[in-house]
Amino acid sequence: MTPAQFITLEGGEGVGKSTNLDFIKCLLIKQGKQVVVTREPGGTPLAEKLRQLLLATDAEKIDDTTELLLMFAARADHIQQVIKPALAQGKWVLCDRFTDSTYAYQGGGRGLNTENIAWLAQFVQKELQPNLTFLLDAPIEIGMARAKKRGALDRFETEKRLFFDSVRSAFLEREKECPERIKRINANQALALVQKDIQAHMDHLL
Ligand code: T5A
Repeated sequence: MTPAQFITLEGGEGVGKSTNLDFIKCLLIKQGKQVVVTREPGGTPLAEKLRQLLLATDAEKIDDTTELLLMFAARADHIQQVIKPALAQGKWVLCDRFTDSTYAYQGGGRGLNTENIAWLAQFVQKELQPNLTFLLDAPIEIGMARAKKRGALDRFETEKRLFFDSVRSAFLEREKECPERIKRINANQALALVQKDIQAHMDHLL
């Protein structure tokens, strides 16, 4: 039997991470797995407070390095309080965004040095890595149109086009660096087809 796995969903704004997280959760529950669904930044009371600060549009300007450190502060708490305990209890963990988002947004989008991100990841995560990551990829205008339909935009979603181009390129770079773990899914197709592709990877894993 496959031991409990840590699965993350990644991608730009509005590509369908939350929608497909629910789909994977249902697949796992049908297989009799215990599942913890969580998100980043967030997942604990402290990390959710940091999320509010990070996503608020009316807050004072956040310096890029401060933003990076807040992401990892939230992640450190999330790993200790939620992710590691759940995996230790044999529960599968499904997480909406994780460290690949930091490489994409703070590394690609903000242009921060990826060596510093790698150092922080090692410091905070130790040996913890997702077993499987779905990278939902779609043209930026498609994801943004979906995100806008959902409601008010957050601090990241108000960034310029160039920022999102860099985020998308950095995600694709991560896929090249970690091809075993990161599975790219074409999110610019009907939801049923997206889920068919995800299911094929999940069947393989299970
Ligand atoms: N961040 C995060 C960092 O900068 N660094 C980090 O280290 C981390 C962890 C978090 C923000 O924080 C940043 C990145 C983010 O900007 P978030 O809310 O987690 O924000 O991320 P968002 O991308 O903003 O989440 P969204 O809820 O907008 O997008 P999802 O979850 O990707 O999309 P979803 O599932 O809500 O779908 C959006 C709409 O599209 C429809 C859905 O029904 C929904 O209406 N949809 C489709 N429609 C047609 N065809 C399909 N295939 C569809 N799939 C979904």
